[in-house]
Amino acid sequence: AKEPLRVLVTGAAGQIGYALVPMVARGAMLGPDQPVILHMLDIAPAAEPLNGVKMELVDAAFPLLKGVVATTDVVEACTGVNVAVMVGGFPRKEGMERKDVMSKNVSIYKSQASALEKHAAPNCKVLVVANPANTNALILKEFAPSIPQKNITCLTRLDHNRALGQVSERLKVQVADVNNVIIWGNHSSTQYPDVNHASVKTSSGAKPVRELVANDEWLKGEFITTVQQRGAAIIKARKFSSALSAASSACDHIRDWVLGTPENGEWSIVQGLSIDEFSRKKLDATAQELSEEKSLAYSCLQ
Ligand code: NAX
Repeated sequence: AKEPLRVLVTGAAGQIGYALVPMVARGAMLGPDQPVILHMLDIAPAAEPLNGVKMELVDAAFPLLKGVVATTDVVEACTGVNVAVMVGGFPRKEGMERKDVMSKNVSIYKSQASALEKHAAPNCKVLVVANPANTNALILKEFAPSIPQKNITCLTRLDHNRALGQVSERLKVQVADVNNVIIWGNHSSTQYPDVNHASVKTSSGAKPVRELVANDEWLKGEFITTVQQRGAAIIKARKFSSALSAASSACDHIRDWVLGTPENGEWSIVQGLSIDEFSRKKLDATAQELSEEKSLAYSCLQ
């Protein structure tokens, strides 16, 4: 039998945490034959609900779940973890300045980075979900220099899955038959969902998405804005932000990374893609936003 792997979920008493921990315990993240020990971290005011989540995990009697650590102590939470899913963060509240929210998250990610650096298992793989996800991951990387840079990532897979969902609904094809959709840039409304290189598997071979949709206006307009603004649409409909889709996408992200997608294993940056003028503008806009976020984050460190 395999040795259990330790999976940290921060912010585990929150909505994504509540959706995510049972998925991990059922093997959706690391595979159906991989035992896991869950480490759940939250802050002191959430200690009681966190313990409630632990009780439910025990009650669900997951065969793969070999242990649960529920704690408000960051060192205890980070000790020996093989995978760290960072969902905890400071939310933007009404009337708060961007800089104030950034400053709170910079200090959270700085201290949690140090705890991971010192106490996580060697080669720990990190996925940052909490927003601003890209910038929180950057801060984590800065303050955990001994964790390989390649191991520090943030969640774009939800945006990717949203794009697959839109293409599949539009073309009435299986989501699993849609390949090579790209999300460029920030996890925000400037992200650029790009189907220029995407294809659909059909009985007569792979066909370009652009050709099958045959409606450039939709692809350059509604498709992009729907994916960009899907988070807001979910909040409007549900009165809460996306949780089950975020949790499921976090599992997809780690699973494909650790177990390999059907075609490859370790991640690498695809080279040599042609970028047209329309795409270039979208890429530049989201890159600009990321660089502004980076400056804001660094100004919070001073
Ligand atoms: P919730 O507010 O339900 O849960 C957040 C939890 O984090 C709370 O239990 C809170 O007590 C805890 N927390 C706060 N500070 C902490 C700290 N220093 N250490 C440990 N835990 C801490 O939010 P939820 O809906 O679960 O969303 C969590 C985060 O995911 C948010 O930042 C949200 O913006 C982000 N999202 C990111 C997505 C992505 O695709 N990258 C999509 C979904 C989601 O919106």
